[in-house]
Amino acid sequence: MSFEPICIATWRFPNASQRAGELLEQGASALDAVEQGVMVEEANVKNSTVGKGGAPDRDGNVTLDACIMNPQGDAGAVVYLKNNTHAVSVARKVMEETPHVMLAGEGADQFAREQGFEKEELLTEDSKKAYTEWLKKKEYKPIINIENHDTIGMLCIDQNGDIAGACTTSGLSYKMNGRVGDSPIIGSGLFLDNEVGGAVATGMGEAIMKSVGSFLIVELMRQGKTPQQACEEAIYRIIKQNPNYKDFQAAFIAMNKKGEVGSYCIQKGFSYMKFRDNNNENIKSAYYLD
Ligand code: SD4
Repeated sequence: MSFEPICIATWRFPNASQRAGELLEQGASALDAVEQGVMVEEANVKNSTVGKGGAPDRDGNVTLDACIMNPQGDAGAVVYLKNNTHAVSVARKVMEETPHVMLAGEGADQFAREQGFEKEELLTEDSKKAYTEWLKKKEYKPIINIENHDTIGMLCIDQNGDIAGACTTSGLSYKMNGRVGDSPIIGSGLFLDNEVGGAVATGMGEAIMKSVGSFLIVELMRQGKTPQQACEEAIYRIIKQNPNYKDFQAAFIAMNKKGEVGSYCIQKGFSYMKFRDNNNENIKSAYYLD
């Protein structure tokens, strides 16, 4: 019997989970569904933390980080990609067309051109205006939750019961030039194993990278924890490692191969999308800090 497909994604991105969910219902592979799903937010210029319209670094460069994994455990990633909206698609090409997992900066750019992605300007009038405003004070403070607009991480299980995942972001607004976060790092922003399930992260990349949280969650699920218990354990690790944990957000969502879902974060305000059986819902996550 075929599996009832399911899509989950970080934050309130109903159009992205709807797109991926509908593709899954039509029989698309989990890999195609996650790519097409997150592309919806990459193209959304109102989203200031993903793709085109993403906030620049403090020197005015918009640089994107993204990764993707297929059910075979293959992975592709790009970091510091400057001139293409669909970083996830360039990451997929890295996975499928090169012997490597990750390409950075100029090399990623050159590869994108070779693969036929046309050069694009990612800084929009709105993001330029916000940046010019930011330059007046140049205050670098992580914003705990950017309501409804944030990094998108997505996991899909298709009708064959196979899982794929993707994660794409412009990173922290007004980060240092050259900074790369957790989102494109396999094991941190995303990890999956087709025998077990998967996890994706959002929030303060530096804390997520130090915990290798998505890998940790998949391994905990392998040992028998539910997705919920595994997400909680990963957040506890982050809290233990970071005395300043009250000053930032970190969140994980996870799904096992049965389609059971979990989510946990530090601060109130994080939610995620779940599409199953033509029902596209936004679910508030449990959190640590009251
Ligand atoms: C990063 N994790 O670059 C990303 C940012 C993010 O919610 O997820 N914001 O650190």
